[in-house]
Amino acid sequence: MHFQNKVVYQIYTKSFMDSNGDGIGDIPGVTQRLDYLQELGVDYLWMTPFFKSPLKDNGYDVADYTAIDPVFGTMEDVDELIAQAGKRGMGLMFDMVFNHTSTEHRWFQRALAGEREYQDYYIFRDGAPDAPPTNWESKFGGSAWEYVPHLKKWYLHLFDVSQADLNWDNSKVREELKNVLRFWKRKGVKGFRFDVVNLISKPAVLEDDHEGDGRRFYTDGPHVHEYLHELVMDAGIDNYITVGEMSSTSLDNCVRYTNPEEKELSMVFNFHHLKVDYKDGDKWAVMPPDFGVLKELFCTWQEGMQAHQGWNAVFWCNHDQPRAVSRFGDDERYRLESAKMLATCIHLMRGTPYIFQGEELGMTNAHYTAISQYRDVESLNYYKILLERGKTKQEALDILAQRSRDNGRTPMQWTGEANAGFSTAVPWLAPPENYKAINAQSAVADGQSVFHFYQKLIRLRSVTAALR
Ligand code: TEU
Ligand code: CA
Repeated sequence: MHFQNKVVYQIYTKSFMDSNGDGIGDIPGVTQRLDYLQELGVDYLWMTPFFKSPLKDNGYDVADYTAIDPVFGTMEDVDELIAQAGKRGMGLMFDMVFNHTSTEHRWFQRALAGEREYQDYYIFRDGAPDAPPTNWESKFGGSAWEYVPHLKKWYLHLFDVSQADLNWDNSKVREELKNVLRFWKRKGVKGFRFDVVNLISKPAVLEDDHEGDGRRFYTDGPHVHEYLHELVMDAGIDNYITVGEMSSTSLDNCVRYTNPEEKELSMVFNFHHLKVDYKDGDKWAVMPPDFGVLKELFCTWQEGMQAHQGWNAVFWCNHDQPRAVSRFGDDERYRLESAKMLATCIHLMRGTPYIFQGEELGMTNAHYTAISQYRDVESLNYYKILLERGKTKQEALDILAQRSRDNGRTPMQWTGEANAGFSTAVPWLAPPENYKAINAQSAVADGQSVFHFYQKLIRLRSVTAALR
């Protein structure tokens, strides 16, 4: 298969490179840094969303799937990026957030204006203002339902209140989303990442969850395989590189998502190995990683996927996770050793390795000490929730320092100069102090750096069949 010897590099657009001095990373900034990525040797670039958005969840709240948010650039900038990456042998993968839209999307606005046709694009339920349709919880904290008084209806949002879940049982919704894929195919995009795509199919009848937060009803839901297959075949992307983000999924479902005969996706992300430091499965209850469980999980997934012709995306880091070197290693005295060990572990497994920007430099957690330094909606929500649950401010900050998604979102550390060489302005999120020592400029110049180690691993995979 065409993706088994490839390596994907993830770009968190908002934090990669700022080209126009507003402190926010943008598309021309990525184009400026393509030579660096070519030198690293990666094959595909997964760009996190830069579509029109109110940016309540940094672009995972899309208001228009085929328009570019002005903060990130223009359509011409996207065309230029695709062309310039292509010249350097790299393909672009765009991030399709199809489980929900922003409440600013015109479909939702028309639903709010009372149009029944568009209300059926979402999951609205009649009800009294004090009685949400179910007791399900949002993954960002609080109820998963929001009441709209003038409609006397509730709508479902598994994430932020500004991210309304789409109704995939409506064939018009599925057609709209296929058109989005066709649009980006025509632009020359070579692959797609699908955000929380195993949550798209909700049961016909929604009921209270007396055992959990509701996820058991909609995770790998009733029609998910059927809808994915239809989307991929009708949009004609069965020969593209595709990766689905699978939240709380199972091995059996992941085999089915990725076995080539099913014609669903090329590969999947699962997160079980990134919960081995969650106490009782709770992200906000910290404990040291259980390395025994980590090894068992890797074995189970490696062997289980291989036995049934499934294919994994293998990774430690993304924009939702703390930095692996801080989390599973020692980010001071043994930073280099830790970063290289973690790289070896991922890159010598069966699957397609994903590198998250800065991982190839051994970038660390942010080490913030004040709530004012955080930006992520989930972190800010949970800070309040932790205080409500009786934690002291210091305890809550200590938890955020380990668990916040902002740890992975600090600006790419390009140089030891002001603002880490990311921007001429103060960045939207502060880089950790250590950028003076940990940065791309010094890593490229040093043959023993983490950067050169990643470069070797990438080359090794492309020429060594046994590694794949
Ligand atoms: O994330 C899905 C997801 O469930 C998480 O990884 C989430 O951050 C975690 O469960 C919270 O504890 C995807 C995107 O990667 C993330 O950035 C978006 O915020 C989310 O979907 C909603 O689109
Ligand atoms: Ca900018």
